Amino acid sequence: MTPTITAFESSPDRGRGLARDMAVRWALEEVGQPYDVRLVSFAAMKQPAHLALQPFGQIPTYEDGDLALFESGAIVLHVAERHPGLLPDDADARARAIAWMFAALVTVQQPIVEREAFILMERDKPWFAERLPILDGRVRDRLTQLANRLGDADWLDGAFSAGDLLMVNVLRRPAAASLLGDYPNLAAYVARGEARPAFKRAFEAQHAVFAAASAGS
Ligand code: GTB
Repeated sequence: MTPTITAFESSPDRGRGLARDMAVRWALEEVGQPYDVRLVSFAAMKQPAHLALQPFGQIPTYEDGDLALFESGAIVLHVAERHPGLLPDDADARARAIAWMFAALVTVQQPIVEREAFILMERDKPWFAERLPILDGRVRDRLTQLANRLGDADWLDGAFSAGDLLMVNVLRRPAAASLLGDYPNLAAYVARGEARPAFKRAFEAQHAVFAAASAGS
């Protein structure tokens, strides 16, 4: 059965592959699993039909037969567990790869999202200039720690895994990407991820949605 995911009908990222369907598309491309995409509007995401799939009214979702899933990390883990290619066979290495998935989505992503939300919501506030360096510092702390761990390795723990997929995806977010010039090994790590044929296919697929919507408007 071909799984169906949801993605923005009109992504605010203008086709830059920053919305969270990108990780799911990339994972499906890595394992060679074809998929369908149902595009949803912001209004439709808040309707009962979508809320039954995603209680928070967000994308992405994943449906395959009787299984409906939400949360991009859980979907990537599901894909990685059911297909070879994204998790090591060795049980300990597999556990470590899953730890890196959590590290990406929680430990590294959290200060990045906080900085992005601050810039979006509080740019006009009198405390903006004073607080921004504090939030920058928190992102930099995580990037420094991650850069130290990665060192000159290609990937975080041996072969490319779902942990790398999610970590690269998180580092592509503007609040991290804008700082990567100071972290050459992380910049190279992201570039290695983006050079993977599966990443390119996923990126093109989401960009095609933006291009088609732009052409029609
Ligand atoms: N934890 C959930 C997951 O990982 O699946 C988070 C899902 C989520 O944040 N979805 C966002 C959404 O549906 C889209 S990706 N938002 C609509 C809503 O909440 O009403 C977040 C996102 C949006 C836009 C950009 N951008 O423009 O650059 C980047 C990322």
